[in-house]
This record gives sequence, structure tokens and C-alpha cells, in this order.
Amino acid sequence: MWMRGSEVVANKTKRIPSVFTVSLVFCSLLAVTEIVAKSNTLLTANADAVKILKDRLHYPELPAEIQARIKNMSASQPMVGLEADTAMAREWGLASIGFFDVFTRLVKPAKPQILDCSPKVTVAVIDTGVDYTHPELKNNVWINRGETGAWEPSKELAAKGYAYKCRDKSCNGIDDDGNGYVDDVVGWDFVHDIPLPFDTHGHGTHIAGIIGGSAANGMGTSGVCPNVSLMSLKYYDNSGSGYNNLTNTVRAIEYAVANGAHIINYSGGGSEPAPSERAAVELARRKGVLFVAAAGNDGRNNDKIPYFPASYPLDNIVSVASVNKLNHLLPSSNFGRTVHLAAPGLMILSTLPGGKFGTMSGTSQATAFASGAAALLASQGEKWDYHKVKKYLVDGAKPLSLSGEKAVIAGGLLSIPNSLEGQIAARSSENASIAAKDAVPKKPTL
Ligand SMILES: [Ca+2]
Ligand SMILES: [Ca+2]
Repeated sequence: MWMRGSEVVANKTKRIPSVFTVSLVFCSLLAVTEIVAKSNTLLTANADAVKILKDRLHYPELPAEIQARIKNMSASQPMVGLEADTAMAREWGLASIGFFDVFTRLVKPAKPQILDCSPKVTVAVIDTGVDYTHPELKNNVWINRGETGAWEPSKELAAKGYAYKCRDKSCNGIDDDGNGYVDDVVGWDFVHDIPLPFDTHGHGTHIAGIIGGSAANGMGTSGVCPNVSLMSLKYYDNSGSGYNNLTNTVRAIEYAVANGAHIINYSGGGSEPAPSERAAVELARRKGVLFVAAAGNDGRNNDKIPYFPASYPLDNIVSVASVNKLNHLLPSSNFGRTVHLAAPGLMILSTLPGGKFGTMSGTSQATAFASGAAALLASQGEKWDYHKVKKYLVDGAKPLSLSGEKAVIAGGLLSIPNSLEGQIAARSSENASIAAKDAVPKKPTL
């Protein structure tokens, strides 16, 4: 079949994670790592996740080490709970976005108008997969309820001699919820087309931890929205072709939209547009999904040389640049009037596969901070509306001296307190106008 010009372009297009440095600091960095090593109860999870994962050992694509870890997961146990997270002080990003102005060190709201992050909010992490067995992430795994629960083969199937080892919807080999994916309980691995989107790279797990790592469990740090539901969608394979990574990106976006994600985090991209990808982000827009995307790490102006998907001119996209501790744009970060926000992106401490922690840098990490903030705003009891949440993020940004062409639309840095205050103010002004309308008499009083 002949390909149209645009599809030839798509063939060359690469979609790669927007990270530029990785520091996999394992055993020596943190006391956290020692805790992980000593405890035999850290691989506990909610009962669903334990059952689901244990039933998945027959997937040969997973490395033996990971299969062994899943096999050794223990049954659900109470979390250690309500203990300040040991590494929180080392993670400068949360402090930089004003997180501790509105949340305590146990990540409880410091003001009565502010609500906790809600598990009803779902963020799809379209990335290299996620280590959903990580002690910081396992309690925040999105579960597809259409693929859980006891199951028995029908009499017809049994009569045909079908032998089912698994008597649960999560592993019966049937697409119980009819969404086109068999046994997709925690998301999907589009690279291998299997239901286990496990991360063997590190990038996706790092991103997931910034968005929604657990708080007050005495280890690691905290995500910006530490109770959010994290849907894991693996699109990236570093040995795969650019075309495959793009195709898998499109499928992952479509999955996220069809399966209830409010926010999509896409910490990746490439320099060439692709009609199929744009159509998928437009679909997300029509379905009311916010698409938070990395501005890219080429150190250039996206207004002149765009970076996709961040640069598609769609109003559900939030494009994010990265800054350091001094609020200077990283030299590697893209910028421009088509970039919405800046967020922390240098040496960010977060989760890594295997129960580990380490730092990574780039607009990928900045993007995850913005997604976490969007999830927090979505948790405040207001009807979900991506327009509003994007506005709170952009209007609430803290002005920085990003000048000239290096400015971004918001004029600066993601600010959790400002965005939450903007949301509270908008809500009270809406309530006031409703009250004023109610106060108007229905008939003139003569
Ligand atoms: Ca399904
Ligand atoms: Ca099933």
C-alpha cells in the first residue's frame, strides 16, 4: 500500500522520553533504600493488586527478577502510615512549587478550604511503563474494575473442554469489559501487547512517583497528588522503531481517553508532527481530557521549531518547560510563547524500578509536577473541566524573570498555593453570583 506524504513523515518521527540526565542512585543514596532492603513487608499491596500480579507470571516478556519479585509479594497489610517521609527534605521540587505552604509534612491540607488528593482522579502515565509493585506506588495503581472479580467458565465453554486455570476476570483470557483489551487490569503494555505495563527502563516509574508517590509512609518522598490513581500505559521501547513508538503513543492516548483518565501525562515527544497523534490528542480534547506534555530538551524556541505533541495548537494541552532550584530555565529546556508553564526539572528525586529511588532531570520531570498539580486541583470537589484546571495552573504561576523569547505564557513557575487560591476564589465568586440570582424576586413587587 502506498503511503501518503504525511505518513512517510510519521515513519521517521520518533517519540522519546524527554529526559536528559539520569542518575540511578541506589544503595548509598538514601536510608530509604536500606528500609526497602530490610523489610519483607514492603512489597505488600492492596488485595486486588497482589492477586492480579501473581496471576500474571506466565508472561515471558517480564524479566525473571521481576517475576520473582511479584511472586514474593505478600498479602495486603496495613501501611506503616503517618510517618514523615525520610527523603522529602531532599526533594527540592515540592518546596519550590509551594507545596509545603498548603500541605503539612504528612501531606495533610494545612487550610480548611483545601481537600486531600482524591483517588477518584485518574492520571494516565504514557511512558516506559511503571513499576506498580514499588512500595511508593502500589497503593495508587489504577484498577480497571471491569476486569476484576470471580469468574467461572460457562457450561458451553466447559463442555467444549476449555481448561481454565484462572477463575478471575483479571486472568481468564477474556475481554470482560469489552474495551478491546484482554485482562487489562492495571493498564496496558502496547510494546508487547500484554496486560502488564512493567517498567524495565526507569523513566515511567520516575514520572509516576512525582505525580502520585505515596505520602506519610515513612519512605521516599511524596507525589504532588499522593492518592491519585495512576493508569500505566507503556508505549516506549528503546529498541523499537520511531514509527512503533509513535503508533503505540496513539493507541495509548486512545486507551486513556476510552478508559476514564482525566489527565494524560506525556513526558516525551519528537520534532515532527503526525496526523494520527494530533487526532488522538483532539479526541482527548473532545472527551474533556487534559494533556500535559513535555516542552522538550533541545534548548530551543518551540515557537520557531515546534516539539510534538506539546506544540499542537489544541487548548487541552499544557506544555511544560523545566527550571532549576534558582528558578533559571535549564539550558536544555525548550521555551517560547507556545509553552505554558515552567516547573522543577533538575536532579529530581523520585521512584525507580525495583523499589529504588534516584534522580532524573529534564522537561519530563517538570511535566510530571504539572500533571500532579492538575490532579490536585481536580480533587477539590469541583466538576471536572480541563479548561478551568488549565486556567488555574497558568493564572496561578509565580512570575519569574524568564525574559525575551525565553518567556513562557504563564510568565513563570507552577505554584500550588496560587492555583488552589485561584480555584477557591473562582468557586466563591460563582457561588456569590448564584446566590445573587436566587435573591432576585421572580416577580416584581408592586
Ligand atoms: Ca478489557
Ligand atoms: Ca478478563
